[in-house]
Amino acid sequence: MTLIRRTFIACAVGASLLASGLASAQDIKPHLIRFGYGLNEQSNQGRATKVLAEEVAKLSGGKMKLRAIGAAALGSDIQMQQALIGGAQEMMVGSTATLVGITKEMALWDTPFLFNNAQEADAVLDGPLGDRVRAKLEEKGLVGLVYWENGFRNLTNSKHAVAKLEDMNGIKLRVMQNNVFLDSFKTLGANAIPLPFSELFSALETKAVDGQENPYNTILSSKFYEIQKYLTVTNHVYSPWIVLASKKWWDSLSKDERAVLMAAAKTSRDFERKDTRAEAAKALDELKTKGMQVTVLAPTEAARMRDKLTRVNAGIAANVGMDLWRDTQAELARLRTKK
Ligand code: KDG
Repeated sequence: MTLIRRTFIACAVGASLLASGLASAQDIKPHLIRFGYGLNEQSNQGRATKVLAEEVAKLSGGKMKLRAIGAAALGSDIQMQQALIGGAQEMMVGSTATLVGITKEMALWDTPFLFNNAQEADAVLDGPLGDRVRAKLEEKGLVGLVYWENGFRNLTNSKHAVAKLEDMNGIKLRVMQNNVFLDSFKTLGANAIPLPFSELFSALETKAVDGQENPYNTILSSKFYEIQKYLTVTNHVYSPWIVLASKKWWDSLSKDERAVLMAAAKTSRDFERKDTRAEAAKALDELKTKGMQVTVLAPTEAARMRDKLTRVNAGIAANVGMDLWRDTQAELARLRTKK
């Protein structure tokens, strides 16, 4: 038998031992976990939730079952967050941006152009700074397990191409329910209107709003291309999602049950980022074939937009705390000089 084959078998046995090791742990009772999310089942968010459910079942020997409930059937991000805090729902995944009313430090991740690329985002979110912000949730009744990738956000609208700052004037732009997004897009000259994601498609369809901003993946999976003619590539902010548990419920679990959930969450995170990035790489071409007119900003216009958007940074720094702000800037500088 070749060395490669022997190694492969050893890894496979190791993996199954890990799985059975957790599953054979004594202290795992049957659980039915209601897991809510806002996008549809076919989206990157839905696909990663499926992987999470499979991992939880595998690692618990089938004792812990995660019931995935998508398309905001359990409510908007904000409504689900309240249900977790009250103990009426066990888990969810949603945007960090919709958490700022509960944990102000989450606004750090709303900072326009904070991350230059996904590698920086992974390093910060999965490192001490991401942990520090996640830990702030616990005093408010939530447990943040892992960050998933929503992605770099881009602008769509149904009125006209946005090729320069002045083209934003008067556009009724839906934003997430979050003051940084509200202030950012008002600064750009848009008429910013906060709405939950669950109301977005109908608001666009009825022209209650003219436009919105989301990663390509969401524009594709939510079929916004059917009602949005114009897409402008801005990549104005990297948006994380975060997998959350009710702390009331989490505190009732055994160490083994929490170990199962954390191990499954990390596997789902790694799958989700890979899957989201693969989809995003092809999404722009797909959106063009669906009929969207894509505008890539000229460098001078991108610089003007960036200058306007980053005017909110001083307010974010004051809101999240200067220590956290400075530590984040220092970590990004370190990552950017690291060879
Ligand atoms: O449940 C939907 C949320 O994940 C939401 O945050 C998606 O980016 C989003 C938006 O624009 O609301």
